Amino acid sequence: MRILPQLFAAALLLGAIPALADDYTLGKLEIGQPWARATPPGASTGGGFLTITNEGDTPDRLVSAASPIADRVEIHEMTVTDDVMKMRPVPDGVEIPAGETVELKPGALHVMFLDLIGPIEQGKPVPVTLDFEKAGSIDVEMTVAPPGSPGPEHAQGHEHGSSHGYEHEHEGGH
Ligand SMILES: [Cu+2]
Repeated sequence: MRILPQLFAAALLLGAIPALADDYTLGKLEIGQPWARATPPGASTGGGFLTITNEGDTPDRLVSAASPIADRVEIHEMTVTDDVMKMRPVPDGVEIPAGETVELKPGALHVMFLDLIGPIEQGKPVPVTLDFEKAGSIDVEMTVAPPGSPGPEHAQGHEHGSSHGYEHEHEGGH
């Protein structure tokens, strides 16, 4: 956690909670703000999101991900065809072109947790191992935001508890 406690307290007072997710570096890759959505009770799947910036001059590729919280982890792409949302695994992974940033975010590319072993809960970061074709693998922790959150700004850190309320969303997947 790189945010000073004082700064965090100030942000709480102002009602503006900054994104608390950490950033990571792996070779020429910058992994930005990994976060996951808390799952509603009984859910068997969940979604994780992050940005990957390639500061090198050769492309790399996110080929797979793994986590102890799920039996299977896949990298999915969500598309809308004739108003129907579909998602499917990207078999060759996600290319990270040289000098570019690729965003895994709700409604688009995402890390998909399948056959969850336990719920994804606020205040409990999700450990995920990301495997890249060239850069190798890195362990990151995804901070957890409430169900249905559009972005990581609602994610909560490790030890700050969960105090603000949220509405449960009933959704089929994520
Ligand atoms: Cu998915």
